[in-house]
Amino acid sequence: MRRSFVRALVRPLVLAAAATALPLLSMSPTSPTSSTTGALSALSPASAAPAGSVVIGSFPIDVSESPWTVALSSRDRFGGTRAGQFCGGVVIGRTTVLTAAHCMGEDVLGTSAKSVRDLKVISNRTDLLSNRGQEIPVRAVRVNPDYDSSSNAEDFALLTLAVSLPQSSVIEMAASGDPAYKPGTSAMVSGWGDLTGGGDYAHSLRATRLHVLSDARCQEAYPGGAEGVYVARSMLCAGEAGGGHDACQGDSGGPLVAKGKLIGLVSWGSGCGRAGSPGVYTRVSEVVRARHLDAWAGGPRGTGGGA
Ligand code: 4AZ
Repeated sequence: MRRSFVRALVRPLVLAAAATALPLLSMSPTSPTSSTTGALSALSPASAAPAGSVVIGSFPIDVSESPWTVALSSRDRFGGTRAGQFCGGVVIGRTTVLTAAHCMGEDVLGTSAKSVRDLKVISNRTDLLSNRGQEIPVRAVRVNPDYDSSSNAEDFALLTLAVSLPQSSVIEMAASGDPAYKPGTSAMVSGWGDLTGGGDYAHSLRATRLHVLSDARCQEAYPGGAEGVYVARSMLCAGEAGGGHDACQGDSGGPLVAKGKLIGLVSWGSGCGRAGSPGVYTRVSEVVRARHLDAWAGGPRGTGGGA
């Protein structure tokens, strides 16, 4: 089933990150044991990328090369080993961070986003083991009301920060029709996620390069059923023919950038770095569209994105 498929990939593996970081971390009492089982099966050797190949196919970067890439953190929920990092995010306004809706879900947090009191955005920190950069409390969370957790369609949420970031950290979002979405375009994804598909979480920021794929290729990879379904309207997919270059668990919500603009947010996929199973990203032009609908933005257009 699609629902359990997405959950098997998304929820348990993010929780697996926490378990790796802090084995004694007490998971939400509401997290069913079956989710852990799902995590283990999703992390089985058959679905994991070959060791060393995978953020995945990646290289270390300094956050100054990608200052819009931020870590989402809750030490309460995920332990302090890696500063509580559990997802990525992208600075799209001086007080606005875009992330995946599923990162704000109970499946990931083990509770509602509202009750995570120490939810923070960590900016300008390359290495999660350092105390560089800034830890900024999140003042408000707005999950896209059109997010469909069963298919992962429309997977985005906006976080409002308590303190402004410099304009130099802000990346422009690519609107619909931007050439950056053209299949074959070279793109880069960055994050602190799993390096191998086996629960080996990075503490220092990494990136990998890949190419935007055509909707036809994405649909072929994810026609529905066990592998999930690709919904072209709100998703795009990216990868390399032989696999090996991909985002992975813990990278969710982080940026896919092409031609200097934000085109995607890490969302889901079947395993990590597998040939024929490209990573699936939230199509950022959908965010641009939704933000023009004042009703969803929770206020006037561009709320939180103030210069
Ligand atoms: C995840 O669970 C996830 N290989 C992120 C990215 C991909 C798969 C799963 C793509 O957060």
